[in-house]
Amino acid sequence: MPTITAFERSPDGGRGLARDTRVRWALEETGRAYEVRLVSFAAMKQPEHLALHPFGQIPTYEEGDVALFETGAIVLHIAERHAGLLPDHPAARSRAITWMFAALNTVEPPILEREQAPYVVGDRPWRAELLPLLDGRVRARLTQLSARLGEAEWLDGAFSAGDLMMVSVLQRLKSSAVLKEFPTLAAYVARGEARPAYARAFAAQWKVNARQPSG
Ligand code: GTB
Repeated sequence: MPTITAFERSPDGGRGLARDTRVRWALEETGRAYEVRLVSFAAMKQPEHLALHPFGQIPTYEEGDVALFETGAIVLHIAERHAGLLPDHPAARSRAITWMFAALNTVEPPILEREQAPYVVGDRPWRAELLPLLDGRVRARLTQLSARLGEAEWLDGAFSAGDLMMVSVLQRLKSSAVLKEFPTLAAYVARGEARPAYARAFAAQWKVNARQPSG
């Protein structure tokens, strides 16, 4: 049985945005049982964890003599070995993998750049100019993605690891107004979240991370 690592307590308070959720989702889609080792921020920077993850992050994935980091590599590893996330036909399989890379390399970077910009620029004078520019870069990508998705249910035929990764990336926008400007993408995210495997993955991380009500 594989063991993954996840935050001892995710800063998102159980919204499922930490990247272990993607891995949990992939494992659930393929019907695989798994164990979770919870790690604190401090433990992530200790030699034991750094031997598994050179950048001191979660998630990692261990199974037998395989030890992996990076969600793209982990989800691909799972998808290639277990039915449910990649089509059998070689060309369709390669296209699904292409969508995984597109999610991680083309769609996620402008989203993360926009999310992190306020913390990076602080109150420097160019903040008011930079943030709308970064919003524009996110909108440009969403416009292209939305045009490609059109009215289709998933990006290329049946649900695949490409959709799992793209939905996971777009979820990062749920607290921003921009996703609502793209109703087809908002509906696409909702379709991903409606999958029973996603619900199980979300519930598992919620059990660990849910914020206790205060007071
Ligand atoms: N490229 C790597 C991958 O895809 O696996 C990125 C891994 C990564 O960013 N891991 C983060 C981490 O370990 C957790 S998921 N950070 C700790 C550190 O770097 O010290 C990123 C994340 C964190 C918090 C929220 N949140 O609170 O909403 C969302 C996503």
